[in-house]
Amino acid sequence: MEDEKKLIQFQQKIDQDIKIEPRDWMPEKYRQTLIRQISQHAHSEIIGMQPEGNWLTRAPSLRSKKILMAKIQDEAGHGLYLYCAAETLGIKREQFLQWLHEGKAKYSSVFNYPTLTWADMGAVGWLVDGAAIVNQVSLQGTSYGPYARAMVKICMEESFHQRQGFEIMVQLANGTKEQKEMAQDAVNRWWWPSIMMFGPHDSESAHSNQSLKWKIKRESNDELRQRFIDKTIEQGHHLGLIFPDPNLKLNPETNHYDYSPIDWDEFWNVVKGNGAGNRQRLNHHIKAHEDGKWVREAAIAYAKKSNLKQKSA
Ligand code: BYC
Repeated sequence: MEDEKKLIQFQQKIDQDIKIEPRDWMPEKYRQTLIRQISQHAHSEIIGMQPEGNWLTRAPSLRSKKILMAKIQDEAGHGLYLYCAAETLGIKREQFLQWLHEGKAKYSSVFNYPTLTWADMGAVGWLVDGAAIVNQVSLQGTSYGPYARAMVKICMEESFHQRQGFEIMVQLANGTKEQKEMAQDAVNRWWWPSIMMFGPHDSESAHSNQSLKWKIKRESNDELRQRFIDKTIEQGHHLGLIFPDPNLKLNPETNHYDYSPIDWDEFWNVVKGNGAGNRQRLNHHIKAHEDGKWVREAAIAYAKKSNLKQKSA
């Protein structure tokens, strides 16, 4: 009875757009959904550093190298904000990482595709960050306070990332024949994985109904996907590049672009661990985590020592 009353009050708060804070009462399923989504989001930021890191040593100029480096550092920061937000739900960061390493936690499927050429740094920034921004701008209005606040900060930085990618695409699309071909090839490979980032269609999305009711998600997977497609097509026309979908057409009745059916077999195959890069991404993360053990231990020992000093002072 008591919980039922609390549940009604909780939903009233959500309906009035009052943020839920860590010490507030919340249904266990709300907490679990947030733990899953925020930690997956954090893992995506951190694993997403790998396909870009692949090009740090081969960036074509000092300027592009510095910008790429700054972008990758930003992703690390985004991961940290998100792990902190997730930790407010009562789970320690070590646990999140253990779930990732055991394959129990997911990260965005898109980061399991390889970055084969410099043009991929453009396509990832333009398309992958572009898709992420559409999703994250919406999440600024999520009902859980710490997640919403992390999103505001992340979105500000993310819009630079999208522009970094678009700038590379502009340069290549206006460059030599080979550079233009390289840009086109990157769009051919990254278009569909970016579309898939928004997750399954609404009718197949296991969590959407409840997450929308609790305003963890503010818009559905298909609504966000459509917004991304509509805005990106216009940008592609500006670049003079072609999207790998012959059915992309503006529908005069809906005023949105229609698109071909998505290859969900490919999506689930990658999500289940069989994409080109899944094993490499995870093994690399596990190794980096183990290699960094001494740094964490030293930092904790230092913090303990300075705490002791402060207490005795
Ligand atoms: N990849 O019921 P659904 C970045 C899973 S990184 C893998 O619709 P939900 C960047 C889903 O987890 C930003 N799995 O789920 C960094 C669920 O399985 P579980 C990344 C996916 O949670 C570096 C099942 O499918 N952004 O910007 O309601 C360089 C059913 O789905 C995916 C975020 O993480 C996927 N794409 O909605 C460059 C956004 N999609 O967990 C850029 C935050 C679905 O039951 N997350 N699944 O086993 C979200 O907004 C939501 O979690 C999703 C999915 C829209 C992704």
